[in-house]
Amino acid sequence: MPRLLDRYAKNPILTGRDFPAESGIKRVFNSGVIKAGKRYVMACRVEDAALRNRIWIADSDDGYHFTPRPAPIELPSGDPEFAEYTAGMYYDPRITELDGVFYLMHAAHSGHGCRLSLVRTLDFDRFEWMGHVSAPDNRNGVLFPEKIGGLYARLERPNTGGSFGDMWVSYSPDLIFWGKARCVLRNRDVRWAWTKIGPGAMPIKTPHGWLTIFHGVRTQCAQHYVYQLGVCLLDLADPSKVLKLAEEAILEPEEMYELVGQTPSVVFTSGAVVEDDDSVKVYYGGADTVQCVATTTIARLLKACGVTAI
Ligand code: M1P
Repeated sequence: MPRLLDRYAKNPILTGRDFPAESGIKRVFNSGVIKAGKRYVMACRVEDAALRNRIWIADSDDGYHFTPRPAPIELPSGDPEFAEYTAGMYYDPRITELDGVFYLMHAAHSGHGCRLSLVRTLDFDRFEWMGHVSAPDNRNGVLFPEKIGGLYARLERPNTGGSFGDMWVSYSPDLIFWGKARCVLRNRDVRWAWTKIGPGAMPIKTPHGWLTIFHGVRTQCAQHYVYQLGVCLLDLADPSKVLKLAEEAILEPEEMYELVGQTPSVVFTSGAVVEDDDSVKVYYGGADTVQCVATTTIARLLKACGVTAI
């Protein structure tokens, strides 16, 4: 398969050093990104030396050069439920716009395991925490950009399945209560990712189906995980149906900033931006340490899924 993603030559586009020194931020990775009008907004996953994870907004005019704001977003850490079920660990936000509202679905980790939690904003200045929106043990939630069959829909990754992680879809009338869950793709069906898989960027609507970039993990010797990216096409009306799955990974760790870092050999996406010319910027974390971007096109991704008549 020809190369599917072209890494930006100046990767990484953000590192911990781009944040105020007094913040103690060491790492930035797995950030969600959306284009709101002409500006790009990145919900950065930032981490300090105590492994506190927060979400910190950064802005850009071109999708490559991001400027972090002075401080991370404030979430209600004083709320007993928030405190008990997040324990200072909220991360891997995926941004979806629905009817003019931006939603950040993110992982919330605590001694109870990992859950999904939801934040909304109209302007990326003020944020409202909507509560936890899954039971443990669930991670990697991403909302579809429109309702399906009259219900909100999301892809998610409950830690179940052949090894411990398949990709599922579930539905909600109100974004809080979720059900009608169906398994979409099992890790055992992805030949390069037999350990676990999970949804990444918000699914991209095309006439051929929902183009869905996901991460897949395989376990090498000495329990060493390798995180790669893959792409599949899901049915528009029923995303539990996989129409096509690209046989090969579309991005695997090769560069030093992907191979070496806090967690070696990781590329992990939480966001992609589709431009007017159908080019796509895929944002991804390198080695759980730095933030990167690569580019491709809708046509190339569809071709990887076997769709050539576009
Ligand atoms: O360390 C690699 C990744 O590990 C987890 O991935 P998954 O959600 O597939 O279990 C997450 O903690 C992710 O943030 C991290 O990059």
